[in-house]
Amino acid sequence: MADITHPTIKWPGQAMTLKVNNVLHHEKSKYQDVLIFESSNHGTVLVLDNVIQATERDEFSYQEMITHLAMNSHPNPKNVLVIGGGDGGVLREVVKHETVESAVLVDIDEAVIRLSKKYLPGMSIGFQHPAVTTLVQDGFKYLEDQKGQFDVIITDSSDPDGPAEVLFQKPYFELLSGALKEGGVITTQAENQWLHLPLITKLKKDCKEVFPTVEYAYTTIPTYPSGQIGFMVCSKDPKANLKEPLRSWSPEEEEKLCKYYNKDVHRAAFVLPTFARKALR
Ligand code: AAT
Repeated sequence: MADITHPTIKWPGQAMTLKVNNVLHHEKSKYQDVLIFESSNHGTVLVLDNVIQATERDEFSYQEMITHLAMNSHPNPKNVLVIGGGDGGVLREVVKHETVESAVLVDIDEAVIRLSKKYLPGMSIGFQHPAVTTLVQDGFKYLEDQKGQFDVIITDSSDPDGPAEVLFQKPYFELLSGALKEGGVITTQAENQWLHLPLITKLKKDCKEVFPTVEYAYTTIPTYPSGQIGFMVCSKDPKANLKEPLRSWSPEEEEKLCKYYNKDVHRAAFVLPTFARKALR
């Protein structure tokens, strides 16, 4: 058994192990340590700075939820921006919506994009859609030049102690709001309620100072720390009810298009256990 996490401030005293069958690639990119390995029972796995970002077995839970919670909370999402998400999985989900005319992805690290295209075809298929433009740039810097352009912005970022640190701070949410059109919606990767409640509380407070409507939702995912990960979902529309999808697929379409997300899961994702509901009130 290879321990591919290490004890950090993020989840001290606990670690998750996956059995490594074969290391496919390992390099130090300009921004982070990038490891791709074939596991014994989770398919190919992408690891950045010793943290699992995606496994072929369960990535759909995260990518579908971070995408469709926002996309189905917007009445007509045409122009979509993804910050991070260099494996292409969120793009794969975004282009499932027929309303989409353009999808721009901005990841800071070309290595993640290059290696995902080589080793993670089920995710990087998202890059092949004709509506997609891919840019290698810091998401924060990119947003400084965008004003009123996007209907939906999805921040699929790594944890806040590497290049993604700026993506968890209030100035970033101000830039997101500025880059959205009227009635625009965002989702961001917002960590785990068992491990990071103080961070999530601060995130929600910062978002509330920028967006009129803010909710925390979460999904289950076995290979992220403590088996869950959350999202901050925010709208510029003060009357938005993010907990009820504005648009939805038929049950048949849902089964064809998604493995995790459906209308009921959308609603359920916002129902929090008492300890988290209290902290995030
Ligand atoms: N869908 C895969 C899951 C990820 S990938 C996170 C991506 O964010 C990486 O490709 C990384 O290069 C990119 N990134 C980090 N910082 C920036 C930045 N400043 N600008 C643009 N892209 C950035 C996330 C999994 C979450 C795991 C939680 N433990």
